[in-house]
Amino acid sequence: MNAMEFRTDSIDAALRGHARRHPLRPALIASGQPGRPGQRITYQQLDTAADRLADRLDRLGLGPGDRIVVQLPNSLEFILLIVGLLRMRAIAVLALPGHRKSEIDHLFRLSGAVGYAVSRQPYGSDSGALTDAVRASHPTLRHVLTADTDRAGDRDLDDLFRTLDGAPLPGAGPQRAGGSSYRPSAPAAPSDLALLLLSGGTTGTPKLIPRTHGDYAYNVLASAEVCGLGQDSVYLAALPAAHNFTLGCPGVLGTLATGGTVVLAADADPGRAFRLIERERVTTTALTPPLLKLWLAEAAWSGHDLSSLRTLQVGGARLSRADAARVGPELGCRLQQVFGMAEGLLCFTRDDDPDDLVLSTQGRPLSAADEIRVVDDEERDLPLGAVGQLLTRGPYTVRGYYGAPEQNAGAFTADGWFRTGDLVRATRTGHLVVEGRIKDVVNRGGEKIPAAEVEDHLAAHPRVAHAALVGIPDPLLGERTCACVVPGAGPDSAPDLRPPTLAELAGFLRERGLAAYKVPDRLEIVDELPRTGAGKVDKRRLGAEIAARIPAGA
Ligand code: J2J
Repeated sequence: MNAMEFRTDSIDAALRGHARRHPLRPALIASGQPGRPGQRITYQQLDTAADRLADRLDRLGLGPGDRIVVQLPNSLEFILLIVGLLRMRAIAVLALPGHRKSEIDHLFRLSGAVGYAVSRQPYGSDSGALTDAVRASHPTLRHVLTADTDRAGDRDLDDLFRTLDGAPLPGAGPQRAGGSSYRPSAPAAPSDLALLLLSGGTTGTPKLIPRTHGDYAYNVLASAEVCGLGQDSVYLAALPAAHNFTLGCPGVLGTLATGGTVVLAADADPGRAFRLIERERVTTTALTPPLLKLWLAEAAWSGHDLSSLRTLQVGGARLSRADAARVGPELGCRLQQVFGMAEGLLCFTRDDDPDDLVLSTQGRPLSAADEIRVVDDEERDLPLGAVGQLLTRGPYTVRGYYGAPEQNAGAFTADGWFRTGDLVRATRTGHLVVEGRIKDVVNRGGEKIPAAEVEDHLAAHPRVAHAALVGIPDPLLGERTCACVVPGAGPDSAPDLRPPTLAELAGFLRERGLAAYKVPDRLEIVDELPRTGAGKVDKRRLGAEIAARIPAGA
């Protein structure tokens, strides 16, 4: 296939084609949430269920262009909803399961979403309170779609989801007179918006990334080709399927678009994942570096049969050469390093790359049409092999964030290059090695924490005068977060001026609805924050000072 063929295809058209050609092949296998049995559906059932879902959403008044914040765990409901929304040209705004009120509010503010699909699972008994709070602050929200609630007003999707909870598929539930086949008013055009993904952040608060039907289809289908996916592939989604890596690189959508089978794990727990790999004969899966370490530890003694596994993708954060070298001998499969970003550009090591490149680089760009520049501080091109900021442009890389003209002027050059904020070095073979970053983000084992977002919350504490968040090296996660705080009277000056403790700050941030993974791991009380000539906090110096303070192994 060439690039033009990818561009003219759509994910949904590919999926419908498979439903027609091999209706009874397995499309999705959900391992089951605790207390719920696993579920399997065929391509035909997936197609019919997505039609029915689109039909019901249409009758609720949702239509093309409407934004819906989707925050569901790895489950059939989640994948069906994504397929249904793509089909009806509505736009999923993807939240991660770990997000809380603060992040969900931000997604609503940025997207003006009219719907919120949420399961009770991540919130426990608080889910009702959360949806009430979201409703109260976002009048655009008209539909709360929940998989497992009995709250009045929140039941819109309940009956649909219940039909998947054991009742036979397809055909369950009320049907529209004249048949259940949903007919979109027009198929999606390649330039139509398909998904809004949350950026890991380059500067300031995170932005939304507008991915179109055309660019995401290219992303998904070209990745599937590089990974050799086809009808015999069985892809295990162990990371959250809401992450771009797991959703479309090639992930869940790449597997469905090429006729393979997706197995959905509730989480990346190695014991559970190994049972699924053995039972479902999984061929391909994706992990972050810290999870790979856990899998390697488990494989050393678990005795599960992992012989079906052909490709293990590892990405999201830098993988050490030592861990990379253990994948082949200890898991019995081929490692594929992936350096990707929700803004677009994807780099993969290839099956036929020499071992040395697979172990020591983060891959080369997916497409021959991807453009790469490595530049110095003045954005002058550097010679091959020098370390500099990576700028990129390409067929599936966005040219701007969603509704953010001011931020776009900083994140993109005038001629459309995306400033990734990553420091890389290119090899003669065209592979990239990630050497660091200049963006103000902590990469905590693949989870991106925009420093400014956490600093804004910390600065609201009554006993914090100034706060800065930096990453500190960590043997498991690569980096952890450290809050550096100058104590003093904060915004609502308080008489009690004891320096805050980590437990107090953690409680405060959780109360403000910040996701748990963004709550700092460590606190350092400092007299002042080092500043650059321009008066900004000098993060490089602060990080080095803090790292020097921390005793080895602490
Ligand atoms: C070092 N840093 C990496 C790697 C991403 C596939 C894989 C990952 C993501 C992702 C993704 C890295 N080594 N192998 O969307 O489709 C850091 C870089 C990058 C940022 C993007 C995919 N792989 N990174 O992680 O949008 O700093 O996407 O710019 O979450 O993660 O983060 P995100």
